Amino acid sequence: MILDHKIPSATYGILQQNTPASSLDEAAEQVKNLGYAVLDSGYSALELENISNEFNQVRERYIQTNGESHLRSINEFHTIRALLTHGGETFLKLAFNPNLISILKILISGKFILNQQNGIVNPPQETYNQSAWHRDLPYQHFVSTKPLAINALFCVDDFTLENGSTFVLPASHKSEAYPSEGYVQKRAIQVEAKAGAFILLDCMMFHAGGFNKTNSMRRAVNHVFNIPYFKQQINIPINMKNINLSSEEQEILGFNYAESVSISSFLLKRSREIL
Ligand SMILES: O=C(O)CCC(=O)C(=O)O
Repeated sequence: MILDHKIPSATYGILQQNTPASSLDEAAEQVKNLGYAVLDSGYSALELENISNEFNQVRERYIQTNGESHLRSINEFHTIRALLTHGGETFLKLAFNPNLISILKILISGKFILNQQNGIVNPPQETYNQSAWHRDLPYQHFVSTKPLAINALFCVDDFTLENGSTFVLPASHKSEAYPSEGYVQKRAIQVEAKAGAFILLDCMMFHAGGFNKTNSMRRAVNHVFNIPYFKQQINIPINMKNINLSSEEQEILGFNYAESVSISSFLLKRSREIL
């Protein structure tokens, strides 16, 4: 008997089918179904080198400003908060990467804002603050028919099995509870990706950074984008330094969604919207 391992393509009884028209649509289909996908940023080798150098420079300044022992004492040593607010345009441009923005428009219905952009270091031979299973809307146990928040984890370095590429629990954004320990051990998979890729995660899918067995750090930049009803981790608009932004960029950075400080300022905003 000849065993045929070909995946069947014939169907019956199907009235509806997804019809992705591009590779972005295909990646979006995977994020919706499984909770994760890998997306190419389209950057050249030179652009990636610039991002890598800038990451190290900003990290050095960040540690000088905030103090290594202080950062270590609050479990923040392996994170650089609000990268795009540190001056320079490298990380601002990263947040507006055209492939990324296009897929976010497919994934999140209506408006979305950048909730946070952080540099993440997975240190060699050491656990770090992202190595425990979590959702990026932590402490939340609900399911949603559409993504409300997406994490775009930009790989500054190659993400490999050895250097602790991200573990995911596929489709766990579709269940309220965190699964049993046995399920986690059987079903978790590790996502490998090249430097320059974004690992896209539905923020409600459980994930964790893996253990980095190599002798080099593994660097990434995470971006959480969400519907404008969730507040930012750090207020981005008031921390942006004199940079020209288009009206779409301002909207994505949350300039239009600050809480009104009083009823009169709310009413003033309303009257401007109506004009
Ligand atoms: O570093 C990683 O692989 C995971 C990052 C992560 O968990 C996060 O950005 O929420």
